[in-house]
Amino acid sequence: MQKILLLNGPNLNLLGTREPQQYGHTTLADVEASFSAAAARHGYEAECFQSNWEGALLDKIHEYGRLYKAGQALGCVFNPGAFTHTSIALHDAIKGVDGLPVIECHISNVHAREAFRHHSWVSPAAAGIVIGFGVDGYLIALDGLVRKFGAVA
Ligand code: CA2
Repeated sequence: MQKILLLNGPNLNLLGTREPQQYGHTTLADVEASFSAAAARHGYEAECFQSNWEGALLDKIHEYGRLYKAGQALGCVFNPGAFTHTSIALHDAIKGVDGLPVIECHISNVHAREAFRHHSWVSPAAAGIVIGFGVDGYLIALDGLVRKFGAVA
């Protein structure tokens, strides 16, 4: 069974515990459970990984680049958190693994927020982008990944 990576960046472990007006009441554990169930319905095994460390996110992208090349992974849904707006390293990692489809996902509509959230270093390397649908965006991104890159039944 091919794998799909759900990757979350800094502070997303706090989901559902603070700033509910911005990010809702759903916890990261809830998101990961519904993502894994939806991936299984599509016939994929989800791996969920969150880190507050940029290097750990880079290592996970590299690992999935290798799995993708071996035909063992379909792609990745990635909310890079605030690293979205700062990390050329994440941009380079996604470009560097050459082919792994990464769907960038943001819970909030970053374009309706502060100007410093309007630019993403990840977007030019992403295969698709889902923004502003709350935590449902993770499932929308999963559907998009499977529809665009999954095997045709
Ligand atoms: O809207 C998104 O998904 C963001 O990626 C979330 C990031 C933010 O820096 C981006 O601009 C947009 C922040 C994640 C912090 O998550 C928290 C969740 C609950 C409580 C506090 C922080």
